[in-house]
Amino acid sequence: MLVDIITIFPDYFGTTSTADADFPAQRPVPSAPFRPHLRVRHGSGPLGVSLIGKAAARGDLEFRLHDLRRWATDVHHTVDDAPFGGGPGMVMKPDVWGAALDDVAGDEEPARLIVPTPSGAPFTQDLAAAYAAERRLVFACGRYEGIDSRVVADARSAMTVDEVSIGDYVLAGGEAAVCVILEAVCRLLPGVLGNEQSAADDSFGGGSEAMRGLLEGPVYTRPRSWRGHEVPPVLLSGDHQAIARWRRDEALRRTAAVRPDLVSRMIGDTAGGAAEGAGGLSARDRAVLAEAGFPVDGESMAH
Ligand code: JAH
Repeated sequence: MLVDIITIFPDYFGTTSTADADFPAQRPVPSAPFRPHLRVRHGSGPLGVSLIGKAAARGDLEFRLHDLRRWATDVHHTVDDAPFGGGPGMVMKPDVWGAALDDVAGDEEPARLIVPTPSGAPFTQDLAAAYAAERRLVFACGRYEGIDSRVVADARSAMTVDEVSIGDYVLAGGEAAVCVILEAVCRLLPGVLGNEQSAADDSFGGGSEAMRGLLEGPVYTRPRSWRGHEVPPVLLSGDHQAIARWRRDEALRRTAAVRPDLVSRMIGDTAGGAAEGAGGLSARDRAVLAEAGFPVDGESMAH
């Protein structure tokens, strides 16, 4: 997968440099403006370490960073201007962004453009899986009050554009959101995670049918007894069916406690429908949820 990131802070993503390969001895047009992209040094920053860094070192993943100011045309490399209609803060200039996107995304390889913004659609595990299936992603990092809205409108005529939000809070810019999105996406790439099963089973992973749409319950490792806290005996029983049932009970209880919206969605999905299966709720599930305060039998669905 090829990932391009356009930002006024390339260093946010780690220590960067231009690769030797980007300095050919004989440039085709020596007088043309020379605008090599930047690479993250292996082992540096959120894109250079851990599984993502290893995948990038192997060449399964390629990150290219682009300093937006390269496309600014004035001596001060200005990228922002005052908002039409007044109000606080500054807005990023459409001409600078338009030129950057033309150059970075305008080549032969089709790309999906992702623009993190607090006014975007929610970034979800399903979207992470969709991005992991793409050959090329381009991220546009805004700063200040955001990017002139015509930039996204214009880009939509050339490519798929997603304005996405990673949560209901305002950051100082899109860079941190890009790191979050890339971590969720890259661990789904074939060969990146090492243990393929843990990507499938975790909260929202959707891999194991039994846990779809639920938060993961508690997990334990050795020692069996630690500071007077014991590991739940069922996990030591060797009874795999009992363990699976206990894990589902715990997942239901935890989800009911901290994410009632997810439980309501599950109940809604099965209202008046099948008794169980296909992400539905069994009688036992409903009993566990009832104990957790969800009246999931009959018509009363308070949540
Ligand atoms: C803030 C550009 N959903 C989290 C999120 C994503 C992006 C931004 N804020 C929050 C942001 C300022 C400028 C983007």
